[in-house]
Amino acid sequence: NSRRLRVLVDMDGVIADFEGGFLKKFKARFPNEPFISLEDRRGFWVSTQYGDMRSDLCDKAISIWESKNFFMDLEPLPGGVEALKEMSKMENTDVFICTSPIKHYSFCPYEKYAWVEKHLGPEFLEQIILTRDKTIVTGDVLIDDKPDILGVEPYPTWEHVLFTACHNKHLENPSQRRLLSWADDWRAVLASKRQ
Ligand code: BVP
Repeated sequence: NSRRLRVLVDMDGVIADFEGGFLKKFKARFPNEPFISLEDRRGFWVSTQYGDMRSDLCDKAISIWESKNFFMDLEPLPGGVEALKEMSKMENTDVFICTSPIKHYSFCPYEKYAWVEKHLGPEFLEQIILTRDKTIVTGDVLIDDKPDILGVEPYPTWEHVLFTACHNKHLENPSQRRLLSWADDWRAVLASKRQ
């Protein structure tokens, strides 16, 4: 039914606190290494910024999210779970969680499903899209904290609404709409796509 609104919502940095979870576990595992506070984060890739600080810190950063229970233990970001439950109950609205797993697949895909079941409920397992290329997924809107979402499809059907995160808050792109948090007016974003 083309009259229904299809909303795609990213997971890490939008409903699950990847940055906070990373920093907490990095400090715990490498207490004598330097770290980047969330205030000082720049650029989407944590590994790149750590590698720029000292080359061996790139692999140390990667070892954190490649570890068992990293993705499972992420805290929900404020209001995200409530917003997804509310939008999934709206009339003529289909909500999908659209998330890119890391290529080290031992734990991440399983833990993403387990996280959704735990925090959103087993019904939401039907709504999960795991893909490394979000441009081939059709939808009206994609709420995602990654500033540049590229893939094989040059003209994705969705409008990318940038969800504010520590790494993107200083970027200025007038052609990109933003949600500052889940306390921002996401209902108005959805309403604008129904016109
Ligand atoms: O699974 C997440 C974490 C991983 O990339 C995926 C981003 O998914 P989306 O939010 O786009 O759906 N990830 C990986 C690295 C470095 C890998 Br080398 C990173 O620095 N940050 C990051 O989020």
